[in-house]
Amino acid sequence: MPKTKTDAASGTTDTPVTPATQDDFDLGSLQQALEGDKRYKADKEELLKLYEQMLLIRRFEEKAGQLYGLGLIGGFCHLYIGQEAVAVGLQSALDGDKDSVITGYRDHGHMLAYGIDPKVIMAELTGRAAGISKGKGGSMHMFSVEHKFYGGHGIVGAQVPLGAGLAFAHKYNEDGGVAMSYFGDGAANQGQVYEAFNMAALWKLPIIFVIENNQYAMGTAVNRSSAETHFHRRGSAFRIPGMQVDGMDVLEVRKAAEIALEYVRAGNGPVLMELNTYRYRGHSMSDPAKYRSREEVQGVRDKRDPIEHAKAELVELGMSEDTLKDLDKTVRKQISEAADFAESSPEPEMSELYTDVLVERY
Ligand SMILES: Cc1ncc(C[n+]2csc(CCOP(=O)(O)OP(=O)(O)O)c2C)c(N)n1
Ligand SMILES: [Mg+2]
Repeated sequence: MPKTKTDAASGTTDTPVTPATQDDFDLGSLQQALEGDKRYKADKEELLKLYEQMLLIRRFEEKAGQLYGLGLIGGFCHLYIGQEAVAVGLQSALDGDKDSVITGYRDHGHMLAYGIDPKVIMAELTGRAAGISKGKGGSMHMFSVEHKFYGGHGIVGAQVPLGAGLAFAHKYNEDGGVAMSYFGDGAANQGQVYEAFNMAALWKLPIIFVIENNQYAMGTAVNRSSAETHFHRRGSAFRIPGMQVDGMDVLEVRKAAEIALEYVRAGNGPVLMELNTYRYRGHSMSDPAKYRSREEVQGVRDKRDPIEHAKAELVELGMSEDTLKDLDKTVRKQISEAADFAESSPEPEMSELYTDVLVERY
């Protein structure tokens, strides 16, 4: 006979108590699947495409850093350099027609990985009317309903419950979509994150929570701020399976994304993925980064760089150095055209101050 819990108030004894040791749900099952077969088997052309997208983000961000230095970008600007394999690997597995993405303020890379034109992103950074948010959002507040990219959020952690809301809409509308909500290791310590985990698991919402563990929240290293630094375990209390992924290896990221998506699309509810990565630049453009040594950053660049890693693999697969050089030239040209476009586009009209203040319906 199963043990039962007695409700003291009503005297009913109908709730079975399952001892924790007899839990039939294996929270490590997705991780085990990944361990069994860690990397997506990309052919030469597929890997080249992923490499190109990562390179595009890297060159875009380097250019954004330059334009910021020239005073052409106002407000905050958080670069994604070092983390490229995360957005590229994950988003390459999404269905662009159905799935939605939401992230924080370090958002340019996610938009580029979604195939959004670098011109309109750069124009947004420089506050021009042609920008994706009409030049009124800037670096942290980019948005595109058309691409199902729901920001761009400056409030740390806000994208987690908002992401659960997107997932609720997918389920409610039965549109087959999955929401992907990215947030940082610092954001992962917020209360709202766990409220969202609970609801998402309770209602089996189609969402992948992605913790981009870049080892720092502004100037604070993870082990100075987090009691549990294995972030993939943080969903256990809500019965959300976790996965720990090398966020510097685009093929491992892609494989992990496929495993997670299969589970979520089958109606099982959320997955929590921790992507171990690293940001090379400061938290934002105004960060002198005194909390870590140059050697630490250089060490990661030398040993774990996601782009160099993919490049070496392409060469091993027989891709010619000339093809890679040509690709680099093409990407550089694309980025310099985006910068020229941004610099030469007009600013928004003054009347735009009064539009888009309140969105009543979209
Ligand atoms: C609610 C809230 N608290 C604090 C801040 C200030 N702030 C901006 S970024 C940040 C650190 C976040 O770090 P993490 O989540 O690891 O993301 P990362 O910047 O590393 O991508 C903080 C505390 C904020 N923007 N919003
Ligand atoms: Mg961080």
